[in-house]
Amino acid sequence: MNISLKDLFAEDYDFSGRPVVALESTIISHGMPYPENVKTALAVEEEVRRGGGIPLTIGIIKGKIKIGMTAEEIEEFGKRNDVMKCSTRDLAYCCASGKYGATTVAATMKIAKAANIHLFATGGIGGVHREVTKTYDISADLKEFTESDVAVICAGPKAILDVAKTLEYMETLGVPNITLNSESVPLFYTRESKYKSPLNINDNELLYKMIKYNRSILPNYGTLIFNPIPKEYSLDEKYVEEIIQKGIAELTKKGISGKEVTPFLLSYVKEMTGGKSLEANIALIKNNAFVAGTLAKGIAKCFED
Ligand code: PSU
Ligand code: MN
Repeated sequence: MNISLKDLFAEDYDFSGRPVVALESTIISHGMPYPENVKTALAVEEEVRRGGGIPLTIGIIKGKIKIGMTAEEIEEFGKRNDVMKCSTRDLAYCCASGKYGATTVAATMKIAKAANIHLFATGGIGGVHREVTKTYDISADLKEFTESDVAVICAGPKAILDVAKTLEYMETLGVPNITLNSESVPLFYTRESKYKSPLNINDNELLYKMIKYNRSILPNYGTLIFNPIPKEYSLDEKYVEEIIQKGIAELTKKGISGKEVTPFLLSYVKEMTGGKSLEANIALIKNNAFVAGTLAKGIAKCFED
């Protein structure tokens, strides 16, 4: 018999019409150290609620996809060191072998779509890496925007990426890409940049209308939404940039590649900023979760028939 993604769910989930916000779990297992990771994941859920949405953290527990992890499950994910980082290509292996798996943006989008969830908040998405001409490293997160009709709110392309190439790649794929309340593309740790946003929207009703229209113009496409980090947490771009360049040199020297690249750079930047980048990371995710909470009802409505 043919197995569908839904057959791998821990329960029979269907969130149609509900003001839900999906949350990923890679950020818990591979994006931050314990115990900040668990504390942040729970605070992020609270921010979604404060904004008026229902948070659903997604992860794989002993081979079963759980949508809406409990606080105990989140704690377990934060502590274990055998949780697999699962992008879309890892989902089948993780479920087939009964392992614990943390879902990346791409994997979370695919799962969200199968459960009729159309909104997802995270910190930063993966993108085109700076060494792309040598490594070909382009995150599977980008491609997923052409396959899953989920709006993803993040704080911009991670500063560790090649921002210009990431933006160009999304243009090539034809993915709607907007920034909320700003003319420029935010760079994760910094609020503004020299890159002009492809589209700036300051009006929620317009955003909903656009998503609704795209259901027929670009069926199965997601929307990439940038939400700048709050001013008081924004780091100095030059300061972060110098550290990132050292981190990339270190990475190349150590021969780190593939799925280890992003976790290595995030922890390198954290060490070198004396934890300041982690503080910024926590603030921006919470902010994204709150904004997603405020949009949850409106976006769920866009998918009512
Ligand atoms: N942004 C963060 N922390 C993270 C990630 C992004 O601030 O941990 C994770 C997300 O889960 C994203 C993944 O989907 O990194 C991208 O990994 P890769 O570049 O290997 O595709
Ligand atoms: Mn990669």
